[in-house]
This record gives sequence, structure tokens and C-alpha cells, in this order.
Amino acid sequence: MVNLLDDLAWRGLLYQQTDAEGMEQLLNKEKISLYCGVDPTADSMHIGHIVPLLTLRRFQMHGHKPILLVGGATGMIGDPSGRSEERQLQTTEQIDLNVQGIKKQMEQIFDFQSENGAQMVNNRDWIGSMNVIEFLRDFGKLININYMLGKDSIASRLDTGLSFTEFAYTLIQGIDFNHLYDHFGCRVQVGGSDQWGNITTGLEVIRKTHDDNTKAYGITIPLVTKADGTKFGKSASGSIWLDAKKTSPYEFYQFWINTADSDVVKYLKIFTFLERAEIEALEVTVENEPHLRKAQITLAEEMTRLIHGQDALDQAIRISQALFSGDLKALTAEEMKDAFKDVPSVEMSKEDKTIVDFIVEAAVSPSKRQAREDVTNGAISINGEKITDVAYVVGGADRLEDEFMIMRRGKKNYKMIKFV
Ligand code: 629
Repeated sequence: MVNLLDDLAWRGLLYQQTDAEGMEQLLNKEKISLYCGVDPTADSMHIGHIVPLLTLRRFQMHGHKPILLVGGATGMIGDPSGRSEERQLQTTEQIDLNVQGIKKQMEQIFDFQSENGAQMVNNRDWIGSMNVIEFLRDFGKLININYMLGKDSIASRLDTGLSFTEFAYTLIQGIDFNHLYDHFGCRVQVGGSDQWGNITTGLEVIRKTHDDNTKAYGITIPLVTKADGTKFGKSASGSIWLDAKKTSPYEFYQFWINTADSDVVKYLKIFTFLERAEIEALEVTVENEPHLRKAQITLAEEMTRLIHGQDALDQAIRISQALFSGDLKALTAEEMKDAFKDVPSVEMSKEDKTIVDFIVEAAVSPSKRQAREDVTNGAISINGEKITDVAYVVGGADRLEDEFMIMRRGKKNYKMIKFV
């Protein structure tokens, strides 16, 4: 088996380390517990969250034990790291719902059964009951204001404004690390590069409350970037969520399929569990036969299977193929709705109309004359069925779920008609 740290380095997953040598020695000596936290700012995680989690899974595959922290307490405050503005507080009810959503997703990604099975914790269990005097006497005293002001997340906000609440956030995360160190034997915290300040606060708390033989470590993972300089993890319709209701498996699959050649090998390393030899073989295909997009297809398959399962992946592939070949009849109404979510749409009434009137009103063809020509030429189809008769009357049978229709003109011009 490959060495874990060598593998992480090869994948480009190591950004900063508090003590690289010390951690290497520790990992060579024993199986450890390590943690990463996610705050319940939404009811689902998005793909930006999963890089550190997948990294924890890589540790787990090498025998280490992941502790997955959901921030039921920190979520009530809001991490200022990497943000230029004060956050809006969320209600406790919303946070509780979000915690449930995030927990479910973590359960899908990790193995909880084996000897080093993952364990989930919620920092509300130890922070929630801490009173303010305890907080200030036991922990506030350990950390100097000067030390706090040196942190990026704090220094960068001194001009624009930072409440005491968000200022104190880093110490709460520090108390978490200390708590997990004491009660779960947790030795390492992993996070994205924005978490460096919070991770080192934790090490400071541990150092100040323990003797010299105690040692904990922090590592951060680089921000995932795109070669063209635009932000990773967004599509035309916004963030790429793990929740299938927010980002359908088909959209999720398409997101990865659309990865640029200049990014795809990097993403295979960061996101998949494929081995080095397999990734290097795919790298050759990007050079020699980029038009086949083998690397993108593999990436999309691996990611969709990991997050949504084999069935959802099969469905995403079927939708993609139907769109590519134009054979929409192979799709269910549900799949059509999903596949055409982002094409231009128009609202129309349910009144019966001839095909010619219909396509003019839907602005599929610019004029009646053109519409007649398009129909006769076989350029028009409804839900994948060609219409060549200019006298055809569009009616109820053409509406899917009595609600919508997909009209196509020519090879690739799709329009979604919504009936109102
Ligand atoms: C208590 C809370 C802890 C440890 C961590 C935390 C959450 C942390 C945070 N993380 C980001 C989040 O939750 O805010 N303070 O949205 C997010 N994280 C994953 C990566 C990240 C980071 O969940 O670390 O860098 C994104 O890639 O922004 O005891």
C-alpha cells in the first residue's frame, strides 16, 4: 500500500502543516483519530465541503479514525474566516434542521461500522452548556488579544468591522479541538486553507492546558481552483449541492463532465479514490485523445456514484445520452423536466392550436411562413416526436403531466413550454 502522506502530497492535498515531521512520525507510529468540522449554515453541504471530508476518508482507508464534527454551537455564531462581512444570525430551529441534513450526508460518505469507523459529534454537546464565566476564566485567559489580532480572519476585518461575537469564534473552535483531544484522543484537525487560524488557536489551547509531552497537529488543504480563474464549484444555476433536491444527480453529473482538460487531472486526484496508475493512464488520454473526454467521464461517474449512488448515476447517463442523440422518447417526464431545467422556457395556455400557430406563439420559429417550412422540413419535434403535418393540432396529449412540453427546432434548439 502506498504511504498516506506521499499519496496526499501527490494529490496536491497538503497545503499548510503545523509540524510536518512530527505528524509523519506520529502516523508511522500509530493509528490516530482526527477531525474536521462543518457548520450548519445550510441544510446541505456543497462540493466545497467535501474535499477535507474526502481527505479524512483517505486517512480512514489507512486505518485512522475520522471524527466528524457538526457545529450545532459554532453554527449559532458564524465563522468570520474568509468572509468580508458580518453574518446574519440563524434561528435555532433552522440550525437544528440544517444539522439533520448535514449529518445524513456525512453518513453517506463514511464507513461507521469498522473498527476505525467514523464517529459523529456535535459541539453543542459541550459548548452549549458552558457558562460565560467558565468560558472567560478557563479559556479566555489562555489567549492573548495580540495573538488573536494576528489572525487573518480577524486582521482582515478590523477596518470593515467585526463583532465581539465573531471575534470569539476562533476560540470556540479552539475549545472544540481541546475537547476532542481530551475526550476522543483526537490528534489532528483537517480543514480548508481558510481554517488555518482556527486550527492553530486549538493547538494553542491544547498547548496551554497540557504538559510538554502532549502534541497535536493541524493540516490544511488548498482551495480548489480552476485554470481559467473563475470560482470552482458553481454552475449557471449556483452552488453544486450534495442534496439531490437542490442539485439533481443529472446536473451534478454534468457539472463534472464539463470540467476543462486543464483541470480534470487535478480534480481526479483531489476528489476520487482512483489510484495513481489509473489517474496517470487517464492523463495520457487527455493528451492524446482529448475529444473522447475519458477523464471527464470517469470523474463524473466516480463523483455521482459516490454522492448519489449507482442508480442515480445510471439515470444521469441515460438523460445525457438521450439529449446527445436527440431521442427524448427514452426519458420519463420527470427526467425530461430535470434535463431541460436550464433551457429557455415560455408560458402558454392549454388551448388547442395548430402546430404552426403554436410554434409562432412559443417563439420557436420567427414567422408563420418559417414555421410552415420548419414543420414540412421535419425540423420540429414535440417531446422527441417529429411533427411533419402542418395541420397537426397541439392538444392535451402533447402535454407531459398535463404541465409541460419540450419542443425542439433543428438539431439543438430546445424550449420548455410550461402550460398555465
Ligand atoms: C467547529 C466548527 C470546529 C471545527 C470546524 C468548524 C467549522 C469551520 C467552518 N468550516 C467551513 C464550513 O463549515 O466554518 N469553522 O462551511 C468549511 N468546512 C470545510 C472546509 C472549508 C471550510 O466545513 O474546512 O475550508 C471549506 O472547504 O470553509 O471545531
